Amino acid sequence: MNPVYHQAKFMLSASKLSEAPEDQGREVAFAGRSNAGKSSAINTLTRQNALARISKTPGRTQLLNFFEIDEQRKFVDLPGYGYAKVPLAVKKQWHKMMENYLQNRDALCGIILVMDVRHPLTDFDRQMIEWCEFTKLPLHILLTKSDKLNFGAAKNILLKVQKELSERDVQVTAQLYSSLKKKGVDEVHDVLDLWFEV
Ligand SMILES: Nc1nc2c(ncn2[C@@H]2O[C@H](COP(=O)(O)OP(=O)(O)OP(=O)(O)O)[C@@H](O)[C@H]2O)c(=O)[nH]1
Ligand SMILES: [Mg+2]
Repeated sequence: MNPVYHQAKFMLSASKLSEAPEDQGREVAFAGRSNAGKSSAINTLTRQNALARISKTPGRTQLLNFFEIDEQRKFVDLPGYGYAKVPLAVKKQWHKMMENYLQNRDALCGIILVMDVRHPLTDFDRQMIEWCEFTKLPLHILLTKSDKLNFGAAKNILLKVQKELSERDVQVTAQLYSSLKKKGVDEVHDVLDLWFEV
């Protein structure tokens, strides 16, 4: 049976992997630059307004936030990267936690990489793509805030991103998304249904 995304509930926030829920079932992680729109995407995908907190101040979420969809399936809202005002020590801590999570989480079955359609493929985005290429982890890219561009411009960026990805040896798909207009939700659910299929 397909997961019922709107039943998602907040579980806990972890400042390190040892505080995470038991490593069982399947888990999809949302990664991306600070302020890209990860938490907003989780909220629209679960049809809840305030499940994942939306920050006006970028870089506020420095924790791994776990959401339970059902007993076997979870979302993880990963802390955003690349916010300049964060002190170096915090950046290092962030790096360590991300590495630990990505390398050691058996339940992790796919990554949703969220990018602002106006600033796609930052250095960190590329690192994440390379990581998925290296570990053969399925990856789906959301070019979000597509409401900020006209359709033609957004579509052009999607095509460019898809072209660059097609040159890589990685199982990756990409789409336009808008949390504001709730556009692209069904398309993401289709991808998640496949990853979560037990
Ligand atoms: N216009 C528009 N604004 C959006 C969209 N998605 C998110 N935003 C806005 O972008 C800002 C950042 O959104 P968040 O969802 O908090 O971003 P985040 O990636 O979770 O950020 P961090 O938790 O800091 O890493 C907020 O002010 C949102 O309202 C969208 O699809 N369209
Ligand atoms: Mg967030």
